[in-house]
Amino acid sequence: MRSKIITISLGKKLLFIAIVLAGLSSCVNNSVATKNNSQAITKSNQAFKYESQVKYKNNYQKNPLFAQFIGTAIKKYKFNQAELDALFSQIKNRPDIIKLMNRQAEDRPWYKYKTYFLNQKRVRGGVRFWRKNAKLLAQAQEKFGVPAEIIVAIIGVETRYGQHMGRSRVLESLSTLAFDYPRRAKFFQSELHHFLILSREQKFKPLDIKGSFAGAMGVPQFIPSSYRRYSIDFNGDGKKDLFNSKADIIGSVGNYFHTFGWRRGQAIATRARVRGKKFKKLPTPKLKPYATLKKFKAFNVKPRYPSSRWASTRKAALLTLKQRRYSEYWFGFHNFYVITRYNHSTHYAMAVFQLSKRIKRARNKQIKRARAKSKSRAK
Ligand SMILES: [Ca+2]
Repeated sequence: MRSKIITISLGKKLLFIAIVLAGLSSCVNNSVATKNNSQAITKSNQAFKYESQVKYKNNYQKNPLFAQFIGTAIKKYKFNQAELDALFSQIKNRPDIIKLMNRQAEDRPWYKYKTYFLNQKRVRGGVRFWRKNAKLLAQAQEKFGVPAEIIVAIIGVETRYGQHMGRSRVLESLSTLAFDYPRRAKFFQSELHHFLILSREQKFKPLDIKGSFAGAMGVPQFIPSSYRRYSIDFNGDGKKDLFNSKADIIGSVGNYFHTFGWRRGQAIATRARVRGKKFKKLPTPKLKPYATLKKFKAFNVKPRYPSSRWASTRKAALLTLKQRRYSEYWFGFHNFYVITRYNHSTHYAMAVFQLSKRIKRARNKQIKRARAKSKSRAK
């Protein structure tokens, strides 16, 4: 999630290796912070200086951002210094992650991007995943209104159905980005705090948890704040396990989209036909639907496949996808926008949408074949 191209974050299945570490679960959050004492906390954080007798394997001890981060973890989130030392002294700096983050910023054109996600292998994987988890997917679709094929496609695009959940230690990648990547330090410091708290809540051993180089975890690749906010315990065993529990994984993707306003039964996107150059005078395109189909029509942009489903009052965003020799136009509706809440990219959401269509078609074919087979056997 939120890593534009997942080509690099490939890893073997997560292994839980036991590493010596007293679980962070021992400190209970008992902060009932009033306004006054939270002000006091802010003040004392500024005064906090990081002092430790422990020898670190990295250079964080000298980093003022780190000192501040630890101060907040102790004062605001009630961790203790010995525990944090035990954790942070064992991790290494990862300059390679900074390189990956910078490379990631380049956006490939659609015709190159799509080949990675829209291929037979990923479609077949999706059909298999659906067949194996049909009941859970039907339950999630019923509860959250999100089509099963969209949940399957997200999981397919993110980790190839759980095969590549990333092999970076989340504590290492998030620390690198929090302390050695000034451009987004604030965001990643917050994610790192979330990661520590998540580990305490879910009784994870933080050094064992692996994920993408940007700190996304599990089969649906949730970053720590999303893991805490949007994941759910869909099988009711008391844990939110996005690494191993198919129920929690499927339910959490459904819940994520539900929380971001998915509209049950509504269209996601459709091809648009553009005539002339008038459309260039439309407002600057955004991901969020910004004009009605009626307005688009006035600029010579119409749905390519007329249908009674496309009411003229329906709002859409005009999307442009670069094919090798021409541009392809689409209307993205509200639910398309909701997919971009998983990863803020037109390409990403379009790959999910088109993959979902292909998986559904292939699954329907398979079901038909199976029925025909059992019929002919019955004869
Ligand atoms: Ca569970």
